[in-house]
Amino acid sequence: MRITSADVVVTSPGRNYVTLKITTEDGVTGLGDATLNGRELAVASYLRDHVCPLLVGRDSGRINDTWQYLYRGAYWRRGPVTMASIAAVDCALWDILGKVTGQPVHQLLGGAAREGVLAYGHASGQSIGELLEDVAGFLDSGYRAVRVQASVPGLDDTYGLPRPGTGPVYEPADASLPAEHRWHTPDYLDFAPEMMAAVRERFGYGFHLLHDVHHRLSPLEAAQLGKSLEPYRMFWMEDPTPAEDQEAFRLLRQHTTTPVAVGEIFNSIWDCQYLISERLIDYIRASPSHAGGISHLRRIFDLADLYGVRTGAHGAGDLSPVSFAAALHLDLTVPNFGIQEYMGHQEPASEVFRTSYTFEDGYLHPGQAPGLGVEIDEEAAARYPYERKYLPVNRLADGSMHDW
Ligand code: GCO
Ligand code: MG
Repeated sequence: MRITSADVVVTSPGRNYVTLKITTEDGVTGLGDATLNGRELAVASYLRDHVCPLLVGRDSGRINDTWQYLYRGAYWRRGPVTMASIAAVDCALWDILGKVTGQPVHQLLGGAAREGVLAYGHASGQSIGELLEDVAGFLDSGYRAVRVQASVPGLDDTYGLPRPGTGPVYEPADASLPAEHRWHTPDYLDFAPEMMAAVRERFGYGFHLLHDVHHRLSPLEAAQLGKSLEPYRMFWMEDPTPAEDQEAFRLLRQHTTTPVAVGEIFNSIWDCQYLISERLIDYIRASPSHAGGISHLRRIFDLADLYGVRTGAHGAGDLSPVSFAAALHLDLTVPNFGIQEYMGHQEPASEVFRTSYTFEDGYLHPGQAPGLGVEIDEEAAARYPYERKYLPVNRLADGSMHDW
């Protein structure tokens, strides 16, 4: 079926989302998520100005050719803006194929390889006491895996926590200019094992425990953290050190058996190749919206499978329900599935995006609706116009910029 139009919807129901909607000559529509937190309008423009005109007239069923056309044909390859745009097109075309054939996308990918998708929730607190209450809530609501983050004593603000007074809003991207946080690694390295000890002491070892370091440590500091967390049998420590210098992960690996998860900011299979093929990580966190869509992420997951690396797709609230659904369809089918991040979406996102995925007993399921199973209400979207929003940045005590 020929594509007759491709439109970009930018909306901010709680956070900014960029959604591509492709329509075919028969009036079938497909959705793709092109959100790049804090840089949303760059992708919207890339799509509107440079990609949408290329889509009109193309056969919506030629998903592979369209991917290659946009990737090889651009001359400028890779990068978050390009790959988020290609991802949105790819997901929208899978959505259309599902609707045209009456099949959920996971069926088109070969069908389910498991009954459900193991999810981890995000527990947090301004103190260890508050964190423990939050963990209790997650375990009571059926979660079998929980990521824990708590305010580090000595630092005025710790990422990954709801700010006091903002309610249950995780990592709010709420400032028209980025807030500046202070970071001090020694305080964090002292505190992290204490936090894990408190969690294991109260709740035991019958659930998976995860933690996100958010690229804050040097490779040697990351190794120290990994060693100090070994007694608490972590499911993973995420992004312990920035992944530009991938060889540095070898040092980390030589010192600790705490599993490592990396890849939420990766855009392509090439970003993942070294860490995977050298077995320097245990989980690959790439997502369908930032790493080239369902088609490309499937290749990344297959590469990972060759080396015993399992999947752990990024599922933060700044990825829209469209890409979250895309991840669930893929998660259900791949042999090396590990876990899926599940942060949920802030209200009023559910007014804008109607979803068919479900959560029960710690497992997610994408549902059986044809395609991805997500629809957008454009009138509702128009009620929540784009607002410039940034995540905070970090500085050390002397004012130096530090990694996110
Ligand atoms: C996660 C991520 C998020 C990111 C966010 C940035 O593990 O969920 O680290 O918390 O900070 O997706 O846009
Ligand atoms: Mg993360």
